[in-house]
Amino acid sequence: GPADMDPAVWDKVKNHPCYSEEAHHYFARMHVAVAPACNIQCNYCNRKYDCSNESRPGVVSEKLTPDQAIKKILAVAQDIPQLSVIGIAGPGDSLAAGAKNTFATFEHLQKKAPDLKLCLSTNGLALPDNVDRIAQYNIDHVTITINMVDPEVGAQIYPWIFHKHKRWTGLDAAKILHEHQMLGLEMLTARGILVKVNSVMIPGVNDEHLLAVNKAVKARGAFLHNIMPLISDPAHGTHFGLTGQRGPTAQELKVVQDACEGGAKLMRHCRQCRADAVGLLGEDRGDEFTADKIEAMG
Ligand code: CLF
Ligand code: SF4
Repeated sequence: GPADMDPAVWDKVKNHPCYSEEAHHYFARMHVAVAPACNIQCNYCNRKYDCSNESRPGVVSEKLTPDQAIKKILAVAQDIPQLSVIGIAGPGDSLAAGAKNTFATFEHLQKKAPDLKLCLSTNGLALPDNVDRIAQYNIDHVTITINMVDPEVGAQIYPWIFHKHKRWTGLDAAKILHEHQMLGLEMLTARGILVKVNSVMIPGVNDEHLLAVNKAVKARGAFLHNIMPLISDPAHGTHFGLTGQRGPTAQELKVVQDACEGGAKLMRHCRQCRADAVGLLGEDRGDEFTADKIEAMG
């Protein structure tokens, strides 16, 4: 591996297509959409579609039960020898609603296919409660979507969160979410779990603020920072706060990414996958492996 990388870390990234830019040409990932619920509201989300923290909005993924997911994974692993990583990235938050489906899937998978690496993505609200289980199931890679480190900015992005059996709004909501994201990140990195941070760039809301996010997550040990453009599409009801917020141009995105150079290492090869994506990054073979087809295979 590269001279500047700890061999234990290199071992975890060398065949992960998102964590290593080189690996993405040779290794495939597969998402299973077993996590339908969410515990917060982002202004850029329309619940009818996949979680836009990790995915392309306007896409409806095929929801699976943990049993269906295991069948599908084993079938895909036979057909796609480059498959190295199984991720849970929605269609809601992987840790919402007690994370039952997420951990049921990973628990079975660990027994049936111990060579596959496990990965999940989350908004971070439920992270502190779940770090022990994440470590217990050998989940090596966690993505946290962190769009702000200042609750004043957060209040413009998140109208509410659901926490401790009640709904919180405004600054209170953003403050709790922020604290859980930072604590979750620190707890994961302390256990040697690699953390990638996703940020959705929202022009006029958090664009300039993302430099502060980059610094804060680097200081807490994040391995990679993935700044993704808001994809705003009125046809899919993903208009930010329904106020006509647009996504950034490619040039605006690059300006912010360049400003973050020298901080936490940036990921620039993200393809904003769907919550049921299958194959190499940028390729989607999900249609070859629908639940119906897997069922027909027996
Ligand atoms: Fe999936 Fe995400 Fe794991 Fe990768 S995707 S849960 S870290 S295995 Fe990768 Fe796709 Fe970008 Fe995500 S290209 S959307 S960064
Ligand atoms: Fe939507 Fe994902 Fe935000 Fe939940 S975390 S509101 S599913 S974008």
